[in-house]
Amino acid sequence: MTINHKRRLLLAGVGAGGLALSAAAVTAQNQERVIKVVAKKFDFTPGEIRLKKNQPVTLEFTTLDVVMGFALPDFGVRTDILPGTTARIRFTPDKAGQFPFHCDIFCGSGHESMTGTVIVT
Ligand SMILES: [Cu+2]
Repeated sequence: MTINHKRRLLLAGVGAGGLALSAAAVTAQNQERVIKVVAKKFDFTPGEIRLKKNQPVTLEFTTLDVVMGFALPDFGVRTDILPGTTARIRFTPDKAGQFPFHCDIFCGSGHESMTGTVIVT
């Protein structure tokens, strides 16, 4: 009886620990925003990215056709976007406003219209 009781307590403790771990994982996921951005000739989707000031974000890029670039000069971030891979930029916007981004690798006639806006509130 005593052994069974201890075992039950032990199992209950393990169960509670598991719950605490998954709660922490959920909290971490909530804090880390991931926004997927798809590039193709000659635009980014979404073309408008809304972020919160001081909230870390990861932008995840893929391209549907050729090699592209993503540049967001106001925050000093850029990346190449290669077909068949996912490029990631993690940063924390530290100022509010509207900031232009653009493709900075020539990807064909129409490249110059590959622009968008990051809106930080
Ligand atoms: Cu381009």
